[in-house]
Amino acid sequence: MIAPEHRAVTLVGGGLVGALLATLLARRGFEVQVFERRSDPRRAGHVGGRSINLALAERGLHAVRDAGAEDEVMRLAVMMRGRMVHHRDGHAELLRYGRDDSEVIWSLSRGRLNIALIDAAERAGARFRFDQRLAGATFGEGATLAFHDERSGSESSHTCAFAIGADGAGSALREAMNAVAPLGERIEPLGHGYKELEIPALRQHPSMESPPVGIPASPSAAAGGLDLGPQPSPFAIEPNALHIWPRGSYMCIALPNAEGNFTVTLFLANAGHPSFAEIPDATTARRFFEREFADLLPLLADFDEDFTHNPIGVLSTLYLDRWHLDGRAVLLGDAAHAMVPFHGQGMNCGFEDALELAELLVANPADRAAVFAEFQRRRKPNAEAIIEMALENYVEMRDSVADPGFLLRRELGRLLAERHPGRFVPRYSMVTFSRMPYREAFARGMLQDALLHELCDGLQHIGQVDLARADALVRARIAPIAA
Ligand code: FAD
Ligand code: E1W
Repeated sequence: MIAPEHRAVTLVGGGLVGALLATLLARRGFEVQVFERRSDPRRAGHVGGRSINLALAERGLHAVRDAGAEDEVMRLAVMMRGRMVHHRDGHAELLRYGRDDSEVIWSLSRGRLNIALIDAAERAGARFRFDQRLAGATFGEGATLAFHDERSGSESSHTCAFAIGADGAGSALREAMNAVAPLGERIEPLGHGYKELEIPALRQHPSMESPPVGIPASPSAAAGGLDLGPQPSPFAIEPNALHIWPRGSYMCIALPNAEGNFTVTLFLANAGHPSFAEIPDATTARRFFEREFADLLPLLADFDEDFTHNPIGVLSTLYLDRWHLDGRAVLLGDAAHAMVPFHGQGMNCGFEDALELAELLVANPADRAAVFAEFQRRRKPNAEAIIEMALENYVEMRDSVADPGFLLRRELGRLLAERHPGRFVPRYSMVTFSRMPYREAFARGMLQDALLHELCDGLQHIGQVDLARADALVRARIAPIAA
């Protein structure tokens, strides 16, 4: 039982990480209030905007389970078994992510996931205050937060012992903390941006056209099967995959939505050749897609409209030296470590943060300074590792024509993974299908890569590799993963 004077928790930001943390804390006996800038996404007329989706993997799913929200969340999910790589010549191949269907990732609508998590938080007893934008904060004994009501325009203030910031990459709480004691903030722009487009669902039987909110058009898609019974599939391309059109210095990806449409994202340099600067309007962009994404363009039914109206998203990495102001404020999720999206781990990492913070707080609710320091000590090295791996993954993703050395090392890597399960594990799998600390996955990945370089040095094909030596080196240098 938490002492009454330590029970109140104030959270800024009710996005994915904020809503999940609210649930985790409320279930542990805290009295949670969440201040969120946007209006309640469940309000009538709110749902129905653009559908943006994202990939949930084991780390995120584990935290969702702890929040007791697995069933609701998984009802919204579409299984992705692997990446479907679409080559320039139009041919496509599915590269499985894992060993079988127990190693897959899940595509979820961001909006619906947020609603499911807000519902879970409220069920657990958390209170949401929508349309409340944090405008500033001062710190005395505790924290005094200034809110601007986005609907009425009125200002209010809220005093609390401490504030938790889950208010995203542009965190207002971070800015206020930084004014009191510099956090060592550094923002590194990637130099590439993104644009979201859509592959609409195929025309369906009338009963399938607009499924009610919360009920996927195709429950069987969520279950991973394609057994749609007598219904024709609404999906224009393979539903159970993450599609990638790698093109060297840029790429498109597509993730399935339960309604049968896909959200496509073009990642491209902001300037140079080719770049967003060179395709300023839909007409030029269409010519670019005709050349570079010939098989994708015909599926993008509202290309001109989407390209014209959807903004170019900015991609950067956020590094901080400190995540907390003694015991008075702490940051997590994108507010602490926004990263580029190329490993699909930003939310997953934020969910891991939330679980770690909830566990530490409930274990020692009286000493927040100690809790926040320990939280930073445990999480920051891991955030830094996934930040780095996400940056590396962009290069690997968009490059379809890898050099022969890379291909040989990848082939040997697969072979060694088969020969040494639980010891030599692909880095993607350690990140995506395990909860091993990111930092350890990163270090093991480096060790494995060095080994592959050594074993493949000067060789042309897999038959030339000395497998006895390879096996001996794996056993000598790579420790089994602790169960
Ligand atoms: P946010 O989701 O940004 O939520 C912040 C919340 O705080 C919002 O609700 C906002 O309205 C609120 N807020 C902001 N300012 C204030 C204020 N002043 N006062 C009050 N409230 C405020 N991650 C994955 O794991 N898998 C993926 O596949 C994936 N794909 C991605 C694709 C793209 C193109 C991008 C850009 C990111 C992707 N990510 C992915 C990363 C993921 O989106 C983020 O890591 C995640 O949304 C972070 O959650 P958060 O709650 O910390 O921040
Ligand atoms: C995933 C936006 C996004 C989200 C993702 C991934 C990628 C590329 C991107 C990484 C991946 C799921 N990835 N996919 N295939 N190989 N690596 O696993 O989330 Cl761009």
